[in-house]
Amino acid sequence: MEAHKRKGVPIPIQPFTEEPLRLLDEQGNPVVDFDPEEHLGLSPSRLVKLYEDMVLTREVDRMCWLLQRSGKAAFHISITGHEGAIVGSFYALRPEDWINGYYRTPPAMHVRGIRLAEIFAQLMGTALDPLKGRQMPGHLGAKKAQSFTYGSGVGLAHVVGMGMARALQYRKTGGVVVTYGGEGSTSEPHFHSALNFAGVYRLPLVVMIVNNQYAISVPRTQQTAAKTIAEKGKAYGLPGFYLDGNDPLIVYHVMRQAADRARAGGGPALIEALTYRLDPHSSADDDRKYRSEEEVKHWWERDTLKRMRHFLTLKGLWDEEKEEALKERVRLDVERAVEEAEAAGLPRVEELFEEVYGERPWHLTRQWEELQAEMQEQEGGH
Ligand SMILES: Cc1ncc(C[n+]2csc(CCOP(=O)(O)OP(=O)(O)O)c2C)c(N)n1
Ligand SMILES: [Mg+2]
Repeated sequence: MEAHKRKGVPIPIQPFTEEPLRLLDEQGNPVVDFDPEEHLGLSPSRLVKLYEDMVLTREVDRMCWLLQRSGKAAFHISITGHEGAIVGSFYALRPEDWINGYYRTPPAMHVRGIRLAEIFAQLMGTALDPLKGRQMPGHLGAKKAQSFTYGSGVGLAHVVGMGMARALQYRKTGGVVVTYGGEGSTSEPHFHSALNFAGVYRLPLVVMIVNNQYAISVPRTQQTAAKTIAEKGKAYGLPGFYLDGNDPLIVYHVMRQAADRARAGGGPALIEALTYRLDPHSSADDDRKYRSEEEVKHWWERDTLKRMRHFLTLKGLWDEEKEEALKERVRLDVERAVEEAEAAGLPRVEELFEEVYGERPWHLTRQWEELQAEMQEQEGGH
């Protein structure tokens, strides 16, 4: 892919590097001389908004944990630590682009226009849930966000997204599909089929691998003997970019160029964003069994939020007072959203049988009648 060519110093982005590309170092100091507006197309207000959305995403995540721990949600998979990679990449996309996310993307879906109350409603399965309580918690897709509803099967998003990219190309509708998955998803055949077809047909597809160094308890070194995941793109004839996923600016910059190129018919790309999962894998995991506290602490010190905050402060765009005000605002927004999601109550039971077929077939009608009879017997129960 060509070096970035706007005014001023070009910021080159080479594929297949052995070290992760970055614009900010681990503390948030710029490693090259760049101006976010001039070189990345990020105005000061958008830069601030990006950080605010990362903070909001983390607050959503904290609340998801609380709801799970208090028994209001059955399950949660955390985004904490991945905000730079996920929010940063969402910022690079257009509303008409398609997203095929995975279980770590829902807390950031407000960036794609999903209301916070809808995110919590999906987690708890209340009536405000765009999926009407039919999906597993944390599997939020929504039409208005151009986001597929994804399955839990690791890596499936890539092959389904590849098919969608082929459909976009065939129909000439424009747009690009971005699929998400962890580094574990690259050990699944779906990842390889997706890259292979995408390369052959030059599909408008970007495969985004959020490498958080673990697949539950399995470390990255057991997924592949390759030095990077990005280099796997080479075998399929497409560029692979290895990024510091805790640097939201390089993620934004590379995703934007990869997506622009794919949208314009220039072909697919693979992105590997190196980050770290700061929480246990899920609410059903105890990470103390397979990694040390020192390791987790090491990565907390390199937290993506801290890094972005430091950079904004250097730019004169942020201070303690703004930070305090933001924290208070996101806390209130999240609390109100949870209240709204809960107040919506449970979805109607009959919705279980709706929208599956154009016309309800006989066996669903029979099941619905049986269920009604059972509910009457149990009086008022669901
Ligand atoms: C095909 C399949 N195998 C196993 C699982 C169970 N499982 C859920 S998440 C996960 C780990 C995936 O790790 P990775 O792809 O690195 O993503 P991460 O959770 O680390 O973000 C596994 C094994 C599954 N959902 N699907
Ligand atoms: Mg992983």
